[in-house]
Amino acid sequence: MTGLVIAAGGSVDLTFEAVIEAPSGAPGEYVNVAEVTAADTNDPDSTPNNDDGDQSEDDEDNAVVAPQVADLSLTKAVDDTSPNVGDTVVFTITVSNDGPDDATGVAVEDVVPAAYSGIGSISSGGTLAGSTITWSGLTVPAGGSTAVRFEAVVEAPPAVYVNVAEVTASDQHDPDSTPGNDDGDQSEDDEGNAVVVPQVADLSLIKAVSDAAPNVGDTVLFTITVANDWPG
Ligand SMILES: [Ca+2]
Ligand SMILES: [Ca+2]
Ligand SMILES: [Ca+2]
Ligand SMILES: [Ca+2]
Repeated sequence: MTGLVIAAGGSVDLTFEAVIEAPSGAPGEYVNVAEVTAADTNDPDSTPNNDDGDQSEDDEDNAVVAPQVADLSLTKAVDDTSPNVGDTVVFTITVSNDGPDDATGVAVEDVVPAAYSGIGSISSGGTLAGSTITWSGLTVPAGGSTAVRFEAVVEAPPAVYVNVAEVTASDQHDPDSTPGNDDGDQSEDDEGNAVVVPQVADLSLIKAVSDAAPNVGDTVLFTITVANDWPG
């Protein structure tokens, strides 16, 4: 800004807006300095455009912001990891916040694979669209956690039973993970999965008789053997 006229005893306010970017960790990255760089009139106690970084003169100053930070992490659990096909299982997704600030505007997304049907009993105002459940507007207090859950019915194999959930939004910066960026391996702490392995039993039956050619009046013994070739 140039050409300003400031009356004796008066002042001028200059304003502008800026959007806060994510921190890089560089020292003082949010310190925003301004100084008087020129004046036609002599200033008795300061010199324009000579700030050496400490804003030690009265024609220099700074303002600092400290963006809010909330380190979110997510875990996912299922109440029965070895259900029978057709059973209803309950998935619980817990979002924890290591702070230091409360997390607001937190959203969680769970894409339920075709191995599950009958999605229901969705908690906390979550909504189902297709096979995707979305929770939004959640608050996770610093040092605390917030859990959401839903039910689903286990379908018969073959199927992919891995069920992934991730944090997709937060108002606060997360220092070690990024919402909505899971590339499939749940490598960040704001992503997680739960897996069930349905019980399978491969049954076979053999029936035998002790004497295949008895005489009338003889007593024979029938034996029925049921075998299971699978661990379930
Ligand atoms: Ca001055
Ligand atoms: Ca100065
Ligand atoms: Ca995190
Ligand atoms: Ca992530």
